[in-house]
Amino acid sequence: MSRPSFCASLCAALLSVLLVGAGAQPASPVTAQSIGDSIYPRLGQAGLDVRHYALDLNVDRPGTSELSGVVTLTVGATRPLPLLSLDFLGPAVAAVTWNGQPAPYRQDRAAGKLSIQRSLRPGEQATVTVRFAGTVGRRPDPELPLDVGWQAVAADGKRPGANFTLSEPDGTRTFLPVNDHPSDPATFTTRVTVPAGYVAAASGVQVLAQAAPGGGQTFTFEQAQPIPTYALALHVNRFERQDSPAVPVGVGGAAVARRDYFPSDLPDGTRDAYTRTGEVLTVLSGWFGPFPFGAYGSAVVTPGIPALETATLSTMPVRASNVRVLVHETAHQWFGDRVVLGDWADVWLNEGFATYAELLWAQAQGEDGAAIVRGWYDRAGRSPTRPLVAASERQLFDTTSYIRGALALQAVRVTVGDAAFQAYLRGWVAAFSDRPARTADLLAHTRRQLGADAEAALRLWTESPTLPPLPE
Ligand code: MET
Repeated sequence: MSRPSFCASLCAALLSVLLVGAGAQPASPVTAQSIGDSIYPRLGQAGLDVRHYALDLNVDRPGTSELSGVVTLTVGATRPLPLLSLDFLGPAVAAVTWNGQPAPYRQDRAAGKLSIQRSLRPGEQATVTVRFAGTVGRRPDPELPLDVGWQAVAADGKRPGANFTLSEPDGTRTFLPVNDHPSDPATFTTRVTVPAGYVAAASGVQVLAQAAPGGGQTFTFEQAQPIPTYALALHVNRFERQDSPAVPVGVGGAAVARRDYFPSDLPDGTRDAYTRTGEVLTVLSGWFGPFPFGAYGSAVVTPGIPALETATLSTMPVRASNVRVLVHETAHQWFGDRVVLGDWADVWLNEGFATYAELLWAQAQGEDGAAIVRGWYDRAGRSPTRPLVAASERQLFDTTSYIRGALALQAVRVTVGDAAFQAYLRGWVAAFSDRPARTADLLAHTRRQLGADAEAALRLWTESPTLPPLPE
C-alpha cells in the first residue's frame, strides 16, 4: 500500500468514526421532518413523542465539561416515522440499542442530530438506549452572555468546581439526546453519580441517595409530571441542602415538599429571599390553581447569568436572589413548565404570565398595583414594540415578551374583574396542562370563558403593531 492511499483510507476511516460513530452504519437516504418551529425550524422530529427519559449520568470531574452516561428513552409516534432523529450536540455516542438490540445510528455533531435507523408506527412504543462519554457540546446564544446548556464552573481556590444546566431555549441537546422542543414534554428519572463530598440535585422528588463505588454518591430523582426538555434542572455542587416544611398547595391539597440548595460561601443575605418561598407558593396557587409538581425550591448558582424556571427547582444566580425574581420563576412552574409552548414564537405566554405574577404578589403585599402597571406602561413606551407573537430569535426575551405580555393580561383583568380573571387563569392551566399552547389558543380560551369583549381586549394587545392605551 503506497503512503498516499494508506493515508487516504486511514483518514476516511477516522472520519467515518468521527461522523458516524464506531460500529454504526452510514446514513440512510431517509430523512426526518423537523417539528417546524417558527423560530428554530430545525429542532425536534415531527410525530415523535418521547414519553420518558431515564438518565444515568456520571459527573466524575465537577467543574469540567466531561460527562458520560446512558439515556433510555421511551418513545411513541403520532405518525409513521421512517427513522428516529434526536437533537444532540453532546459527547460521542458509543452505542445505541433499540428494544434491547444494537441499532445502527449516525451522530452528526455539526447538524446536532443523532439518527437511529429504526422505524416506528403510531400505536407502537420502543425503548432506545444511547450510551455516550466525552465532552458536552456547545450552543452559543447570540442573545445571551453565555452558551446555553450544560454549564461548567471551574474551581477557583475559593469555590469547588460545579456544573448545572441552563438550557432555555434549546441547550439540553448539548448534553442529552432529546426531542428538544417544548411541544414534546416528558417525564424524567434522573440518576447522577458524583464524587465524594458532592451533591447532585435535579428536577423532581429525590427518591434515593446511595453510596457509589469509589466513595462517591448516586442521587436519584423522579419527575413524575411531563416537563419540557429545557426545564430539566441538573446541578452538581458541594451544596448544602436545606429542607423546609411542606406547603399544602398541591393537587387536591397535596403537600409540596420544600428544599433549597445553597453553595457554601454565599454573600450575606443571599438566602433571605428563599425563606419566602412557601408564601409565594400560597399566593400564586390562589390565582393559578394547585401547584403542578410534588416539590419546589431553588438551587443557587454563582455565575452572573439569567435565572431560569427549571422544573421543581428554579436555578437562581446569587445576584438575582430576590423575591421578585423568585416570584417570576415560581410562576413559570405553571406557565412554561406545566402549560408548555407549542412554538417558541409564543414565548410571551411564558414570560408575560410570569411577569404578571410579580404584580399579583406585590398586591398581596399591599403594594400599589396601579403604580406598577403605570411603570410597566412607561417602560413599554420607551422600548420598541410589536405584536406579541415573536418573529425572530432576538425578540424572544425582549421587553415586549415580558412587559407588553403582562399588560395584555392586565387588559383582560380590567375588562372582567378579579373573580372572573382568577377563574380564567385557573381555567387556562387546567385546559392546557396536557397540550401545547399557542397564542390563538389563549384567544379562543378568552372568548370561551370570558366572552367577546375580553377576547377583543386581549387581541388588541396581541396584534396591534403599536402600543394600545394603558389598561385601567
Ligand atoms: N425564562 C427566563 C426568565 O425567567 C429567561 C431565561 S433567558 C433564556 O425570565
